[in-house]
Amino acid sequence: MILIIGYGSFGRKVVNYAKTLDRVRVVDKNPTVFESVEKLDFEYIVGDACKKETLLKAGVKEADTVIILTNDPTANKKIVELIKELNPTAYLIARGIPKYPDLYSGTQVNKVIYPVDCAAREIVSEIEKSKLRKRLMDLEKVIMDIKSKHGITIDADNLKEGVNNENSISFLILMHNNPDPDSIASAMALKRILERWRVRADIGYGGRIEFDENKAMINLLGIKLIPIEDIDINKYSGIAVVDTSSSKLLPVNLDREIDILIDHHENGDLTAKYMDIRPEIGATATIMLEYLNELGIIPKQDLATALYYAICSDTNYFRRKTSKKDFEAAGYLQDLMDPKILEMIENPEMDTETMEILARSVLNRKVVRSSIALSYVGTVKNRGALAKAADFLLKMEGITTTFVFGISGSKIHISARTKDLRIDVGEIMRRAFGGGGHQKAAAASIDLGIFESVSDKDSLRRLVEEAIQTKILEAMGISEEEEKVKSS
Ligand SMILES: [Mn+2]
Repeated sequence: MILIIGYGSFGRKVVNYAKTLDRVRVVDKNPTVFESVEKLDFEYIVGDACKKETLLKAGVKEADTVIILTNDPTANKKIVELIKELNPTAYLIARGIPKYPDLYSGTQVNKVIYPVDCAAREIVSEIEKSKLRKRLMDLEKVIMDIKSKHGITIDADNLKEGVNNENSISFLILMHNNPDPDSIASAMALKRILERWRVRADIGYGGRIEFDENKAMINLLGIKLIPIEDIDINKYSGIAVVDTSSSKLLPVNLDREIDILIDHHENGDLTAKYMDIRPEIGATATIMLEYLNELGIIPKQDLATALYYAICSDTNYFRRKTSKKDFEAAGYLQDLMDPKILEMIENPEMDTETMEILARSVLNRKVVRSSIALSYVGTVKNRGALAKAADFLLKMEGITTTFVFGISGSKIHISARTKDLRIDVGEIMRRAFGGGGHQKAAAASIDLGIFESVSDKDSLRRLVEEAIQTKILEAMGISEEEEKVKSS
């Protein structure tokens, strides 16, 4: 039971909220304050709370929480003392009175509340929200401007609501090359938002959809992505870019202004009519969810699953640059997404080629210093399999660093992994092949060059294997003698 003392204008508000939480009992010495209570959905006692008998009548001994809200300092202090005497275990909240900052010192009040501070905090949170509202107003304006440029008046547009509107404008949403889950989910969300303003949108991509997880995400969620080669940019009235703000990562050289740019990466060179770039956020999907929420759009299961997976994968399951907003977004999406589909995306079925490459990487491994495995797997169609094989070899007993390489097209691709903190595979890939990555995971590719003319498979294998191994070991500072690697 919640016992509230004081039914003035402030007390009234508190009672209104409190009665949704628990049974509420109210005490006030002025009987007229209760006259306006229409429906008696709480009990009240008329009496002076500075008197023991009033408090006992109000059942103070059964109260879990007591809230003292009068603005009389002497009364408040007296009531606090009486309550602590009658019910020492009740949680006691008392209204602070700014003129008497020491009013409750020496008493056992659990929490002092200053109504003015609460109001100020509420206003600050409104200011916070207004930032987002302003952003969406700016975004809408960019779209409306394009519409009016195309002679679509807002009224005429409204009349056509719900119709597949041939006359409305269309947007092209671009993602960075080799799109990842965050860029795909963000593009889906923006497409959904544009629909709200009756704008059609296509999602275009460049590069490759590299990982099985990403392929599974696109297939299982039925996402339509159009290869950039099949797109005529000029046919779109607007261009949007999500999850990148760097021109180098775009699939095309744009010779027109970008209309919408939403991203969470630092130091991009792109600009747009509408820009929202927030490097402190872990995933663009989190920003997109904020937009959806603000517009009152509840994402359907497929979009929710995509956004959830995007946040997980961009933050490496909340282990890398994760803001409070990312956690909140994931928490919200958890109830809307489809856990079965997510499970299938996270553990896609392995194709036969990948399986074969894993097997080859185990069979062909050469082990140096009993912890470094190097493995040549021959020709591969899907480069992503090399990374999988490098991860896979790392699971072998005693192995802490792996290099898996193979030929794809006219290039040799190398994937490296380590769990040894003293080894920086990113640095090794840079030194040996001008590749890149970080301490734990890295990759490189080099031209086959003269090897391309070797037609005999066996000779090619020997040549490539030896050349790459030598380069790696050199970059690791492992001596000639040790290079007599032993097969194990
Ligand atoms: Mn991202």
